Amino acid sequence: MPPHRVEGRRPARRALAVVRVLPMMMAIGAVQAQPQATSDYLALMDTDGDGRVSLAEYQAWMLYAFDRMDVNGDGRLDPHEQPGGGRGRVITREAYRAQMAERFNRQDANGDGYLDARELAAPPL
Ligand SMILES: [Ca+2]
Ligand SMILES: [Ca+2]
Repeated sequence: MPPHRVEGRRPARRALAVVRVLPMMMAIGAVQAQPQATSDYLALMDTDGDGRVSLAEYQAWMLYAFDRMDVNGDGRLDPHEQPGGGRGRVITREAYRAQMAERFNRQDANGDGYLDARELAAPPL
């Protein structure tokens, strides 16, 4: 019988831990982020290293999280794949992407199109 699932060694162990935690924190909607955690998110999301998170970086990160949660890889999060059961709703990848764009815009307090460390630390409710 072939192995059911092959997991290679992944370099970003730390990132995976955050991926598990972040959606859960977002799901409860009230984040008292610690400064350390926030700078970690910034460093992880800021792939071009300019010290701020663009919408593209934000969505890439969030969709990465989505794909990690989408255990059966069908492009939708069934309730059992979501932290806390997602109130019984299915979320498609496209709906999630749109949700993340809205969230990004709300979180971008100064409206400059980027999230800086302070904006990342103060997610919208
Ligand atoms: Ca950036
Ligand atoms: Ca901003």
